[in-house]
Amino acid sequence: MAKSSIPLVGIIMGSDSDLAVMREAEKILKSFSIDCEVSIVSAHRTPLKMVEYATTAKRKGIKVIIAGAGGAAHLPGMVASLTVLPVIGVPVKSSNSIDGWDSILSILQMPNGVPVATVALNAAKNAGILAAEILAVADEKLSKKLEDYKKLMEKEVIHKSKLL
Ligand code: RP5
Repeated sequence: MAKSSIPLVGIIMGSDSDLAVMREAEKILKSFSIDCEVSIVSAHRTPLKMVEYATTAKRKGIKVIIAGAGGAAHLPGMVASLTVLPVIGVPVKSSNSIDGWDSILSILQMPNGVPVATVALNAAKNAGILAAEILAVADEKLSKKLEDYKKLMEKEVIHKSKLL
């Protein structure tokens, strides 16, 4: 019988125009065999869907939410205001961004009490790694995979240096 898996990470974004950036989070999570679900949830265009998503995510079994948005990037902060799950924000340099700082500051400058763990501009891959690290706190097997990942990065840099 096929194994049905409950996604542990919810990846959401404000628009399909964020998808190319946000796919990097999905890719790296898949490489660690972490199940995730991907959806478009806009704070401005589908506010009721956003409330529904944020208020039901924990009950559905999601452990970490990765939220990407650009410009007036309210999605990560608004989702964080509606859930106690950790929210990782990905500022996207989007079609309506001035230079990307708008997206960064909209996500980063949260008020006390409502944190969003903000990664670098377009750094959805790092958001995926951070989500994996959060999950690995209670999962030794996953923690070992992350250690191997770091070792591999180290090896690659040493190899590249030798080629100079
Ligand atoms: C934000 O507006 C989205 O997250 C996206 O980055 C940006 C532009 O959206 P589109 O006009 O391309 O749909 O809410």
